[in-house]
Amino acid sequence: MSIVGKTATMLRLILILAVSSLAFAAPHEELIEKRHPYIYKVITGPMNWYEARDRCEAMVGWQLAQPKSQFQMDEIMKLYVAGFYWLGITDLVNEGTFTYYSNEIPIDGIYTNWDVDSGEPNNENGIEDCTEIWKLNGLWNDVNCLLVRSHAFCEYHGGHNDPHMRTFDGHAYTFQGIGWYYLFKDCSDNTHFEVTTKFEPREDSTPDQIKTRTVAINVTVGNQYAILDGRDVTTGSTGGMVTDAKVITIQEEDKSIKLHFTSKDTTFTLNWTLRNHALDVSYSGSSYNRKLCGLMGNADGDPRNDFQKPDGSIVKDVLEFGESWKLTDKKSD
Ligand SMILES: *[C@@H]1O[C@H](CO)[C@@H](O)[C@H](O)[C@H]1NC(C)=O
Ligand SMILES: *[C@@H]1O[C@H](CO)[C@@H](O)[C@H](O)[C@H]1NC(C)=O
Ligand SMILES: [Ca+2]
Ligand SMILES: [Ca+2]
Ligand SMILES: [Ca+2]
Repeated sequence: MSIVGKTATMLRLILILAVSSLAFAAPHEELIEKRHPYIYKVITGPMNWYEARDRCEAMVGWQLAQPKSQFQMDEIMKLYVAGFYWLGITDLVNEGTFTYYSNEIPIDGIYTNWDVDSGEPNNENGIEDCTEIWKLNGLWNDVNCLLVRSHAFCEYHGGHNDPHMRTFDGHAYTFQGIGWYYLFKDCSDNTHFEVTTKFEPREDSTPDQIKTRTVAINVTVGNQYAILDGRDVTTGSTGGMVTDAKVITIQEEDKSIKLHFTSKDTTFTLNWTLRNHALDVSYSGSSYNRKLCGLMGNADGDPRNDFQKPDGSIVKDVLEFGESWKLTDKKSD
């Protein structure tokens, strides 16, 4: 039985975002999309491991790449050409225990891609403490940190002022998507509602550091919809199925736009505070516990399983999770 019970429970999302009346021209969006995914880049040497580390970190928000999943390795290998590339994994602190260099967390049990058929990691001559990708298939080798290599992978780690999201179950994460995404929707068999949001890069984004914000929200409940495009509000009927849960109310206030809708026993509230660049989502009621899905997770009370993709599988990688909730090309009628 749900721990939530009957008590009205407020579950919240905070999205850092900004609203502006800028026109978002299609060519601009195309340009940005081409940079995506944007979290890895290659730097070119010659450089030893320490020099590679320093050069990645010289770019604000970047560090040597520390792939933590096959998905991330696949993203990295899209940029690989040939030869040896440094990674941010070492056993410098404790011989034999490889860790992510930025936080010293051991990689075992998370993800490894050693060239085990070649006996790696072998700590040859007792002096191999750094990690490189050394083959086209992306396999890893431990190697002397002072050897000079021609390339290294850097990864973007977000910095601290990024948009951050919090699922209904309280899992906070950073995801810099661009385009329309499912924020949350009714994932029961008979879908009553869905809420999608459009993320756009902020003005202070650079090709290396993309920060996004919400610029529009589309709430569809049964056959009713409301589109908030900054301060422009459009409401209407989709001509789809008729439902009794047809109430979307919108209050425009001085500094915020507040939207409510009710389905079964549950009232959802979106409070978009324009000046503070924040979107607050909450609900009261229990009918949709475990029945929601999207970027705000599955609302089953457990924050650990919130990276659930549309096919129901649970993943660890934030980019894989986030991108799985992107709307595929919008139908043009
Ligand atoms: C809003 O969402 C509904 C349901 O997904 C969709 O049919 C409609 O085309 C969307 N409208 C806009 C302007 O995105
Ligand atoms: C909307 O959210 C802002 C910021 O979180 C808060 O200060 C404000 O009181 C909220 N407004 C309403 C009507 O709930
Ligand atoms: Ca070693
Ligand atoms: Ca080795
Ligand atoms: Ca959950």
